[in-house]
Amino acid sequence: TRILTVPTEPIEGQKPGTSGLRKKTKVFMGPHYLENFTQSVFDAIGGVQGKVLVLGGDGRYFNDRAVQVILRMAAANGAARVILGQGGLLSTPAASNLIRKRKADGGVILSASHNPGGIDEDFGMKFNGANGGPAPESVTDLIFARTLDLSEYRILETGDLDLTPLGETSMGAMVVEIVDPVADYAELMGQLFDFDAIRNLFIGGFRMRFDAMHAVTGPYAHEILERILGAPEGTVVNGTPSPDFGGGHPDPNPVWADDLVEAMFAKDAPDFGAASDGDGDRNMVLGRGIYVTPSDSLAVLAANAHLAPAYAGGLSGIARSMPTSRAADRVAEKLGIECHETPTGWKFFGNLLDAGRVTICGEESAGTGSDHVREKDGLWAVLLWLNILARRIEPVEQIMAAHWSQFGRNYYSRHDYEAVPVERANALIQRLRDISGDLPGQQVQGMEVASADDFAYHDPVDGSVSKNQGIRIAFADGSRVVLRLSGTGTEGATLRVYLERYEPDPARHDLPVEEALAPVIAAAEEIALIREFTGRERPDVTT
Ligand code: VG1
Ligand code: CO
Repeated sequence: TRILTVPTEPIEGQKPGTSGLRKKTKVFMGPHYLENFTQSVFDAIGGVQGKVLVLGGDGRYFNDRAVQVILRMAAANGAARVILGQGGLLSTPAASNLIRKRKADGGVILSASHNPGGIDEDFGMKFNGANGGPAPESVTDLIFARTLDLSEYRILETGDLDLTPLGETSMGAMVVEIVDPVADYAELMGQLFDFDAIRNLFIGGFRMRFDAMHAVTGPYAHEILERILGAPEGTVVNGTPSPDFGGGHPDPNPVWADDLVEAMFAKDAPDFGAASDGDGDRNMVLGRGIYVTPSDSLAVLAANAHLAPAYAGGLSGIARSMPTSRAADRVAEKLGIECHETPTGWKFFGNLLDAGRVTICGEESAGTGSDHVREKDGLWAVLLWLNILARRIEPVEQIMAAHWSQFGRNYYSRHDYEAVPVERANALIQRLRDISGDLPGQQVQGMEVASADDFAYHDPVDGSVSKNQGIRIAFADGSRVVLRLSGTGTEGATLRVYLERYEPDPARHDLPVEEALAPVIAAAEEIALIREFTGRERPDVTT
């Protein structure tokens, strides 16, 4: 083996987005592309000499090749040890747990999350720090800056490592420790939740369907739900990870997980349904005949978390991303605890969690998590739901109705316009920035605009400021419209329009969502001229 120093040139566009760098797989497979970005990450964190790193990914196409390259580069850059998930697999929350548990200096996670996989689809890479969480903006800025002046990278000249046998092996002077991707994570879940109560729930005939969407949570769900908790075999469907996720989008929402929705609305529907995404950090939750929006799920989990052992002492606070509905705020208010509104992306929760100011966090995009790791965690949310269901012995539908009658209902929906020409999407947002000062006081669709701004986040822990995080338009009746551009897409721009309306009256908690939101949808169109700017008559995806 020999350490090669390979001359290279900066590659444009290697700017990490909401959650790491995401590109078309073929772009990642291009000459020096992965190598340049990996070296930039290593350089940006002050090198990896003598450091311990965690490595794994969601098993999508190119995961196995990328793992070999990153191992060789870590070795050439002097890393002491890499803790690798067997077969190169680790879910995002499991990686976060391993970084924390093993006191590693950080970790590299290979995933484009909910984006489809395959040679013609997407690939991604993200770096998490020693707290187990996504690198904060200060670090991703350094990574991007380094991609722009990189002139060489280091890589070990050596053959591929067999990623299968558990235990320690070596690559050059570096130790590679191959671990079971599931074991430590399953142990952590057992510490947080009342597994006996959940076991009894299944013994009592409770039926569940968990759709792993051919992605990384398959092995985790098989082990935890079926083997440890005793759910009948067949509870987990699509449980074998495949490099192209069975040709689908591993995105747990009513559009891409329509099989599950259909099963949950069928005559013989199970009691509980759930799904997770490519890298296992998202969750979708359904009861028999009811879909729980992620924003509502966050609120219900926060209101009931004390039923699980890990949270029996109460929560220190709740944080939600800005576009997430304000249902959780009402719970925080009732509990008398802190409530924070952060920009989109899990990296903004890290400081609040590290400082012990919040216990539970969530995003409208099907992400929920707690201070047990520093990532959102799909199976964790499913297990917390199961723990609550085991203690309350009520159908999901009844739990939701009771929650709404106590707190009011925040009707909520997100409309996505995908692959919009970048200039048009930018122009739409820029125009809103320009007119936002004039909106307050205006009457739109019978509602008065109370405030409008481009959200800037002031991190209360480290004082950093993140600007231009999305347009917020709040109405006097509690309704709200948020518009922002996605930071995870790989084609053109994706405009996300988030719509919310608060309804305190229990007699009006059973309206079809589209109907309840109709005035808000019309107001969004009237203010933002979405049709005109995007040239689209309707959204591509509604969740
Ligand atoms: C989307 C979601 C955001 C989430 C991010 C990463 O980002 O909106 O809430 O944190 O994906 O999730 P954007 O910028 O496209 O809106 V994952 O599970 O795809 O890593
Ligand atoms: Co994900």
